Amino acid sequence: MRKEDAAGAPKLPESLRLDMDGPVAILRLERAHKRNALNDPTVLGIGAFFAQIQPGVRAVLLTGSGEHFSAGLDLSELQERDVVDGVMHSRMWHRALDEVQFGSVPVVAVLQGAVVGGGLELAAAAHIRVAEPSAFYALPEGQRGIFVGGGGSARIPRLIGASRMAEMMLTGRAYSGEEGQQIGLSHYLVAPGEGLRKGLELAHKVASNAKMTNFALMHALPRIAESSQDQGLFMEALVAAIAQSAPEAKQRIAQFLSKQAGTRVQRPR
Ligand code: 1HE
Repeated sequence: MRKEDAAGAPKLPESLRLDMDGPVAILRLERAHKRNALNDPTVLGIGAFFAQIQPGVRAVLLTGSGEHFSAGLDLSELQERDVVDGVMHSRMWHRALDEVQFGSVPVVAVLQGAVVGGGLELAAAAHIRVAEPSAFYALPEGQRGIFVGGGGSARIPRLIGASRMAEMMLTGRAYSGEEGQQIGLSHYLVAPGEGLRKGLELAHKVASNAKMTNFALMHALPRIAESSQDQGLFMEALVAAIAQSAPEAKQRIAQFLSKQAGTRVQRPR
């Protein structure tokens, strides 16, 4: 489905393409000629899309066209800004990427080629990252004389630690796809050309979860993980009780107890 077919969906800029695969919305950065550099209309479009997820969409797959996921902030748009305008521009990114991370459905990002600067900030807002071996990660802001402004200093240390992020920015280090997998930038490293297939498989799995489970994992877990143990455990008990009392949970547990096929935990292959 092209973006104009998606009834009720926000109008997307030319740099974003929307396709549907059942309950999975596939949102693609469509600026390969500029290595999917993120200009203001693209960032605003991402924010609007995630703020208005359409009924029936249960997961989003986020990907980039061409050989690179994203080269980050569109540097040609980096104008002279006074301090207040600079803060507001960064806050615009924050709002958009918060919609990705704290929206209504889980997001699977498929990564290839450059995942750099704001591109890595965007990838870090997704819930699951699938990388191809061509992926490489860098924060060239350090070398450009600027700082991350798209939420990277809050999200990336939570993936790889503040020390690794500081070292990346101080030295301009790039991590390969293989290294990114080892340090926790990606959850899956797949064979070349397999990213979309794996990403879609995962997105469909996530889309079939109980709505409450996805909600709890997106909205309760990050808060619990940042809380003191005492407050976190109290929140956990509340969320667990709410989740268990939902009819969908009762039905899923009954399916296991009645030995319905496909309900047993699978050993890793
Ligand atoms: C761009 C951008 C961009 C490419 N803004 N136009 N990000 C960076 O510092 C990364 C800058 N980009 C690169 O280092 C390279 O482009 C890549 C390693 C990603 C890809 O290299 P390559 O050889 O495949 O492509 P290219 O020839 O460098 O670029 C192709 C075109 O894309 C070219 O434009 P053309 O009109 O000359 O064809 C490039 O200028 C254009 N292009 N990347 C604008 N980023 C919220 S704060 C976040 C802060 C940041 O993200 S800072 C990090 C920015």
